Amino acid sequence: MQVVHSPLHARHDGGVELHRGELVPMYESPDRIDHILRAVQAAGMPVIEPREFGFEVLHAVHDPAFVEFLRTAYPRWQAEGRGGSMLPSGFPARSLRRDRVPEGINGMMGYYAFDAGTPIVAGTWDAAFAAARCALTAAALVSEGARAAYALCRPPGHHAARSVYGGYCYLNNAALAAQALRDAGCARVAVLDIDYHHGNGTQDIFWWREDVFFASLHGTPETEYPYFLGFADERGAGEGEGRTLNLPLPRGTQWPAYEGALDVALRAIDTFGADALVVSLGVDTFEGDPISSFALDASHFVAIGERMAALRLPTVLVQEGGYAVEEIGANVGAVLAAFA
Ligand code: SP5
Ligand code: ZN
Repeated sequence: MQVVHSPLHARHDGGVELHRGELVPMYESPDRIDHILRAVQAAGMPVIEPREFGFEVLHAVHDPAFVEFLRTAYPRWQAEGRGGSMLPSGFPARSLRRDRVPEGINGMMGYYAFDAGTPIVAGTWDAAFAAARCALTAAALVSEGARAAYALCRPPGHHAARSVYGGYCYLNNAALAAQALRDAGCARVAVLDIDYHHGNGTQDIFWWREDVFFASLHGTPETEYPYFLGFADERGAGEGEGRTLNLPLPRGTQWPAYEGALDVALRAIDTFGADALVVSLGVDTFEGDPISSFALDASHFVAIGERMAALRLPTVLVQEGGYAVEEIGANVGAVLAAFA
């Protein structure tokens, strides 16, 4: 199975996030990718660079004004004499907002962001756009006939909505891959999100859509990030009614309960009749993850890969979270093995 990777991810570095009231180095660090790269190379998988795309390709799932904000945010920040990390400190909360884009860069940042854990640094745009191109290239390989392809995306993408960024995510790589498969002729595409955190951005993008099924297993938003979406009664709306499936699980969830929920998601994808599958592959469900609370180990990641592969669907795997850096290569490799 081909691995699509861009060294440009490393330009997204040096950012700090607001974590429990303190500014700390981002958990979502460049060395995550170095470890995964070593694991896939050791497994003999060929690594290729993404194809070229113009940034207009992002408008398939993102608001053009939002894309323009991400593309120009850091230069605008620098033009005000600043450096380091851009983090918002004021947000348009429920009753205290109008739907109006602020003109200044600070207000605009708060308008488009949903947390203070997702810094924009000098190289963020280059890295985020390269990650998007990795996902689009993997989708192209699959629509050209590959059984599966793996996009080694960094930064991740599943928290990025049509016009909102957060959760270490700027552009929704998995949503771009799903839309690309649709555009290449797949009538029905399923997105299976197994990152520990609810894929609120992907859910937002496909909420009204009948042609893209979104299923997510995640830590319950009652206690877990991103807190405000991912409850079981969120099922899509309009033509998309019933095309969103949320399977929230409590902190401490172990394999038996996880396996049951995974079976529910896989059966729903089968019933939907997908022509292709996109996997939002987070391995922050690992027992040793520093910011998450499930209890899966490498043997469970092997089983997850086997169950997903048993759907026998053309599959694009897109890297999302996973912050236990020493084990991330083995955990990702365990999932990929069934497709390799
Ligand atoms: C792609 C992805 O995995 N994004 C996750 C973003 C999480 N950011 C904030 C996490 C705050 C969680 N609280 C930590 C509790 C530590 N036990
Ligand atoms: Zn996550």
